[in-house]
Amino acid sequence: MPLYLVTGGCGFIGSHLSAALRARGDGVRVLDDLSTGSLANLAPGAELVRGDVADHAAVRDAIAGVDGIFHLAAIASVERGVQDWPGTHRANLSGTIAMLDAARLRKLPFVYASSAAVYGDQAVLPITEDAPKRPLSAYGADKLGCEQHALVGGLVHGIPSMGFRFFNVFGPRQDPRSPYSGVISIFCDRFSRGEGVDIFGDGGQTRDFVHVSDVVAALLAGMAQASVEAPVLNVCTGRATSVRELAETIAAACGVPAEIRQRPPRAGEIRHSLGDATRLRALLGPGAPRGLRAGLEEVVAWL
Ligand code: NAD
Ligand code: UD2
Repeated sequence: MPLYLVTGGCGFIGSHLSAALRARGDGVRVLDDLSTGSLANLAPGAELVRGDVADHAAVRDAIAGVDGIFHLAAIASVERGVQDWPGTHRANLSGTIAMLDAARLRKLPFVYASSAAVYGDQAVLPITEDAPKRPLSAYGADKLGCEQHALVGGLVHGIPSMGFRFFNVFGPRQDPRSPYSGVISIFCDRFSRGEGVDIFGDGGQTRDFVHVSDVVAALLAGMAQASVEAPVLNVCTGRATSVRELAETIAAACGVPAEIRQRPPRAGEIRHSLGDATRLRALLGPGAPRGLRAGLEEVVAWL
């Protein structure tokens, strides 16, 4: 059976990916520093190497005997990139280069998480993969750097790779207690406890919310399609929801009035983020990606 390294496997998306790999009988080794992830998320049967993806020695040990790398470890917050620019850069870009450098030795297929943050604000929606890249945050700039280094990795070192620009991912196991967590898990948590929510700005900003099961399906398909051309695909639904509409929908699902406090807008914030899912649909086939409402009930039930 193949053995895969999943960096960030104790986090939200990495834990779902690890569980899917184990479910089909693959071996999983997780490299994670547990900075935002937790041991409780480690998939049954997966091995944990506790370490930092920017530490070349830890990375070299972690890749021994693996057949491919899923690189998901990052400080996955736009807001934290504003507060700790060099620290997030080390994890998000230097960490990716350390992983690519390790993959280079055996030309290991390398599937990694980029982000819709590479696009910034766009005049034309939905956003196709070929749209100009205009990151508005350190986080987005580092993710774009990851894509460029993956391309160089293919050109110069023959590393086959595939990158995915995740839009706003949601689903069970996204920690609602962290202030940097995704808006859906925060709103579901607060409303299900009968508390109100904070909306940053006027709530008219929109996001394309994609369920974690579609993200996992894309990552798994990507491992078979990694190539030295270093393709990069959107992972999105092509449907936009405003943050205010989201709050009202979740409050209704929880059977509580939508108590909303308006707060100042966040720095580095994108106004409208909506992806074109044409290439994702071609990769995943009919049925994908799934809608927001069924997924919301699942998050509320998980809490
Ligand atoms: P998460 O915070 O739940 O998981 C990240 C994991 O990486 C955690 O387990 C954390 O402990 C680990 N980690 C962080 N820094 C590390 C380091 N230096 N060395 C080793 N491990 C480290 O976040 P997530 O939502 O699961 O995000 C996974 C990936 O997807 C990230 O690359 C993120 O940037 C990207 N992404 C996420 C979203 C989203 O909506 N959640 C959107 C776009 C891109
Ligand atoms: C998400 C990803 C990020 C990056 C980006 C790509 C998360 C946690 N982050 O950032 O990794 O890839 O997408 O564009 O998924 N909001 C509120 N109240 C709250 C929390 C959030 O109003 O309590 C708003 C927030 O201001 C933003 C929207 O909800 O307009 C989504 O916020 P988020 O933190 O879930 O995700 P985002 O889009 O900043």
